[in-house]
Amino acid sequence: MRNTKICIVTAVIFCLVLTMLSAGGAESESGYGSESSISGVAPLIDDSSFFLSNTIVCRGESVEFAVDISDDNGAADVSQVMVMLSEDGNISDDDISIQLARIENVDVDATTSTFGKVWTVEGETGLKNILIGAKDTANLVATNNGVKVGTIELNPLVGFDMKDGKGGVLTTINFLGSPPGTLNVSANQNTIQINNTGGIAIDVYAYGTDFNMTGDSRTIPISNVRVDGTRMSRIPQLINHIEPGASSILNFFIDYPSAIPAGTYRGTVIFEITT
Ligand SMILES: [Ca+2]
Ligand SMILES: [Ca+2]
Repeated sequence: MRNTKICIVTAVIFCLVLTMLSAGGAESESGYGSESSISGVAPLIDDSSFFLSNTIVCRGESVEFAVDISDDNGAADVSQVMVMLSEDGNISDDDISIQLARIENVDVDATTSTFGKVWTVEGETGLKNILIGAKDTANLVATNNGVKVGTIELNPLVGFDMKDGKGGVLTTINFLGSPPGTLNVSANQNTIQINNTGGIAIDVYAYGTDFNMTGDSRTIPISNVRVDGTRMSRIPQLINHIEPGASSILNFFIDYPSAIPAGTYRGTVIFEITT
C-alpha cells in the first residue's frame, strides 16, 4: 500500500517539469537528408491518332503518315518513331522501316508530340500491315510497340484470269446449235469464272458485236446475248466488282431469232477490266 502512494507523487512532479520547459520557450532544430527520384517511363503510341493520307500508292506517288506519341517523362523524351511496313503482324528485319520526324509546334501537350513523314513509294510492292514503333532517350520501347494501325497497298498489280466451266482457260464463248426462235440457250462454257489475282479491286465490263454469218447480211444482235440478268450491248456495261483474291461467276445465254437462215454466226464478246 505504501509503495503505491509514492509512485503517484512521482508522476505529478514529472508533469510539472515538462510544463515549465515549454513555457520557457526553449527551441531546437535538426536537419535531415532527403531525396526523391522520377522513374523512366516508356513511351505510349496513340494508335487512335494515326493518320494515313491514302491506302493505295503507286510508284512515284507519296503517302503521308502521322501519329501522336506520349511519354510521361515529357514529350521531348521520345527519341525515335518508326513506321514499319510488314508482311506479317510483327516488327522484323525484313520490314520496310520509315523514320518519322517530330513535327515542330504541334505538341499536343507537355507529354505528347506528333510525328510525321511524307514518303515516296519506289519499287516496293504488295499489301502491308502498318506497325508503329517508338522509343525514348533511355532506349525504352513503347509499351504498345509494334501496334498495328492499318494496311497499305504498294504498287498494286492488276491481275485476273478467266476460266470456263471445266476449269480451263476461257478462249471462246459458243452456244449450242438450235432451231430459230429457241430462247435461253446456254453457252457451252458456262459457268464462267473470273478470278482477281492482283492486289487491287477490279471492275469487269462486258460488251460485244453483233453476230454475222459469212456471205449473209443478216445478223444476230448482241442484245440477244445475256450475261446473267444483263442484256449485252455494243457499249461496255459493268457486270462485276471483284475484290483482290476473290472470284465471280458469269453465265451467258442467247436467244436465237426466228426466221433466220441456218449457219454459223460469229461475233465478239469483249471484257474490259478497270480499277
Ligand atoms: Ca520516357
Ligand atoms: Ca514483319
